[in-house]
Amino acid sequence: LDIVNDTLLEGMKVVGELFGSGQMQLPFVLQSAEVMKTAVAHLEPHMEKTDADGKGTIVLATVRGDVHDIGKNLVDIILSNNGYNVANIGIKQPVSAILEAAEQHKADVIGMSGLLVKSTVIMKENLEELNTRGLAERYPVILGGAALTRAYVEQDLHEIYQGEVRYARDAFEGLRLMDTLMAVKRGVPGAELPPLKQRRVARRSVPLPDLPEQDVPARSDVAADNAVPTPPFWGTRVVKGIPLKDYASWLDEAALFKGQWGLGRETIETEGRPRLRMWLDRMRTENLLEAAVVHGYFRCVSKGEDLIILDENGSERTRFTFPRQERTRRLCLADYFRSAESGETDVIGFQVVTVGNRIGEATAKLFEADSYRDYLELHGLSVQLAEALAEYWHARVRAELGIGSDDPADLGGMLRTEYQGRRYSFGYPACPDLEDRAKIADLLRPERIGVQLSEEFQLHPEQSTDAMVVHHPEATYFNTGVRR
Ligand code: B1M
Repeated sequence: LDIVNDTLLEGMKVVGELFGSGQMQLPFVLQSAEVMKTAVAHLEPHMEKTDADGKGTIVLATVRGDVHDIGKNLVDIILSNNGYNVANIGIKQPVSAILEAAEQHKADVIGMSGLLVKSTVIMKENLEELNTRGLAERYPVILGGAALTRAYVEQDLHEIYQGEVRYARDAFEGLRLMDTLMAVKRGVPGAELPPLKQRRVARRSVPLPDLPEQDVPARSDVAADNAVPTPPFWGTRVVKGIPLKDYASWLDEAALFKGQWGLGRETIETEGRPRLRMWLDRMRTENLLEAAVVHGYFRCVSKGEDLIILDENGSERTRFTFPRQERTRRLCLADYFRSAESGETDVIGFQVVTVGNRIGEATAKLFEADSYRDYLELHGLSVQLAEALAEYWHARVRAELGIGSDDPADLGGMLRTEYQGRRYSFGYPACPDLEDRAKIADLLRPERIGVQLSEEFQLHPEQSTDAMVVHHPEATYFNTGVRR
């Protein structure tokens, strides 16, 4: 039995290497992991437990304030199917809970995940806490998630942390690091962590051009004499039960197949499309989607960097403050709207879309049932459908504002944003403050479509997104250099 078990582990290692070298794609790795899990479940009752059983233990958590689950769960799947004990303690975990779990499970390594920009700061604080508690020597740390960079972890955080900290780009790099950390811990000859990433260019802030103060424009050169559309209504409207066929055609297939499902170009026709058809059918027959939207139009004016939303009497209802570019065009979202001094008012659209709660329940069940490939696919499709619904609704808003007549005829053109009017979501560079989502929630009251904003400023269900629609013909996506 031990030989069978070792052979299975060896098999998973080969699968990992094939993935690492680009010869195997994520869905097939997950399928192998399913087979492995089933086989081990059969073997385990017949095997004697010995201390030598454990290859090592990792405590895995998504950090405080962050709700992203799937990345961490993929790491769990890959590590546990490679023979590691994984204590996956879930999302939104404060450092105290992570350390308690590490103590309880006698962890060899701590793994932290998080996709939000804020999570990169939380991770830093967590490492400092480990230092303070004198635990840095004891726990090497692996960090992963979208907002991290290798240089931030392996330079900035490594400088702070008194133990070892490394960045994992994906679950397989996590596995390789875990293998090495355990080998180092066991004193395997030649075992050594990979060298730390060095920044190619030393970080320095680029000095602003030395312009006399009176020459720095207060505002960008965005036109202020564009036409202001009249919306079909003022205030908010709720639309429920939007059929899948209405927004499925807005699905960004490249983002789904490559970004979410991890497929290569050669397997899109043979694997991607048939599986997509299967899932869309299942979603329909099992009634997994509850697509709904709340949207609205509000009068507004700008003042400097502020956008002031007015009530029906013309008084201030709420106010957003946007960052302004320090260089280049000095763009700021407020510039796209009529100023208070102009004596005119402008219009802004807001929307919150969701594909509902049932789909999240269905994906969670798949993870619990160890149906890893299905879990990855259904979750990935559900989030891309939320995005598709947002695109579809954005086009409706453009049509309602009378600025959609020049919309491109094909989805490619739509995804390249070859149209007038932009959809800006808080958390992206032009409007980085997630806290401002509370103002959208206050204006639109998305609880009417079953969507709640959490204290971490995340919408539940997860497959939901909010945005403001800016009609100005010059509106474009831009960076302000502010990350929050
Ligand atoms: Co949005 N989103 N999103 N989003 N989204 C991010 C996370 C963002 C980074 C995009 C960006 O700015 N470029 C950004 C957050 C930035 C910030 O903090 N300010 C962002 C934003 C702003 C938002 C909204 C707030 C926008 C809005 O509506 N105002 C909103 C929030 C959602 C909500 O409130 N419910 C939102 C909405 C959405 C969708 C619903 C449309 C959709 C799904 C969201 C979701 O996943 N729950 C979505 C998507 C798809 C993304 C991106 C494009 C992809 C996320 C994903 O599904 N990845 C993302 C940008 C990006 O990642 N490039 C983004 C697939 C997943 C399997 O990967 O979890 O990264 P991931 O895990 C990987 C690796 O990172 C690594 O291994 C895993 C797999 O191999 N890894 C580890 C992760 N943890 C690890 C730990 C390890 C080792 C490896 O060891 C311990």
